[in-house]
Amino acid sequence: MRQKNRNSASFISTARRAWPDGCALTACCLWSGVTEAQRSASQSALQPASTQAQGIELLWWIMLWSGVVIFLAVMALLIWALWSGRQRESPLSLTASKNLVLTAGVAIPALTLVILVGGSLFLGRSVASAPPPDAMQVRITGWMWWWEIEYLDSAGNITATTANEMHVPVGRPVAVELASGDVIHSFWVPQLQGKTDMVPGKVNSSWFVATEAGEYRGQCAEFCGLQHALMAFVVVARPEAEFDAWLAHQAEPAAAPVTAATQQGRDVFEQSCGHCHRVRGTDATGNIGPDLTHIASRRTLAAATLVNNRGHLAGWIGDPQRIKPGNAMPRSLLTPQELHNLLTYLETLE
Ligand code: HEC
Ligand SMILES: [Cu+2]
Repeated sequence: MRQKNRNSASFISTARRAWPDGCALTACCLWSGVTEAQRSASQSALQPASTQAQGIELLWWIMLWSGVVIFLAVMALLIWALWSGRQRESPLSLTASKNLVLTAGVAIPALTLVILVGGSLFLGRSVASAPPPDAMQVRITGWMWWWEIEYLDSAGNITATTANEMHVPVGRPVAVELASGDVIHSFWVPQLQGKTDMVPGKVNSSWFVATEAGEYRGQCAEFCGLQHALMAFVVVARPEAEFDAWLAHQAEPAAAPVTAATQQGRDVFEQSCGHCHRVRGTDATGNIGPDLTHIASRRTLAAATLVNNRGHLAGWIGDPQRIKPGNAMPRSLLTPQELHNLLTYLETLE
């Protein structure tokens, strides 16, 4: 027993001594965990870039300032009550106190609630209204833990499929159809629109009009398992002409390999990766993971977890379970030469 006590005491003192290091380590991990990819685009509802998000921001400020005013008023009354409680005579007559309770305790709170609830219901209706008929259609499916993004033409046919990066034209309404392939996820791009759940077996919808060109970070907003926190994406808003050129390019099949190395890279891809990933124009037609037809044109890898460059791509292919433990991509056993050719091939898929 004594031995045990001594052990636990020494454990506590070690823990105490290690505490500053532990803190520094945690802070360091948190900091490096916030990778460049995660920092590059902003994710604040207070920097709105769409008509819908502007409404949400306005309501946010109205609620904040109402809260501040009410808090200060209540504190002032409290101080006054404490102070006047010390006086011998009550500073208010009985009718005056009754009136105070009725106005400040019943009428004003009721009115404030009606205004705030009314305001949020009104805003909720306007941001969740049906999209205008000329809106561009995009279908997004949530998977553990990435986003499949399909662009639809006016007839509802898929024109291009991509993942984890959504492009939209500035000034044109975009209607998003939201579905899930497995568990409940939630689509949230704070600078463009509020949250909408993605529920298996159901199709929800949302829409917005981006008012400014820029890059906006989105994040899954419904806990969906181990890597929920690393289920992010980027929305790129740009002028309509640039967007149209981007979409036309994404709709094309992959560039055919021209050198011996890229040809071998494509063979490796078809053999080792093709049953899960699709690269349009090749024998790789899998649909378990993201479409990689234009992977080299994307800013990030693995749902905005890593910046897309050769080193990160090699690290991801070499050990995806280390970067996102539990995700559905296994580690591939490739020779250094195979990996080299594969990377060279993937880099041509612009
Ligand atoms: C068993 C299926 C499977 C196999 C095999 C597989 N992957 Fe994946 N891959 C996935 C899944 C699922 C994801 C999404 C992971 C996530 O972000 O949660 C993914 C993600 C990726 C991404 C990131 C895509 C993006 O848009 O962010 C790349 C690149 C990739 N895989 C390349 C490869 C290559 C190259 C191979 C072959 C060496 C391969 N994968 C083999 C399932 C697979
Ligand atoms: Cu999710």
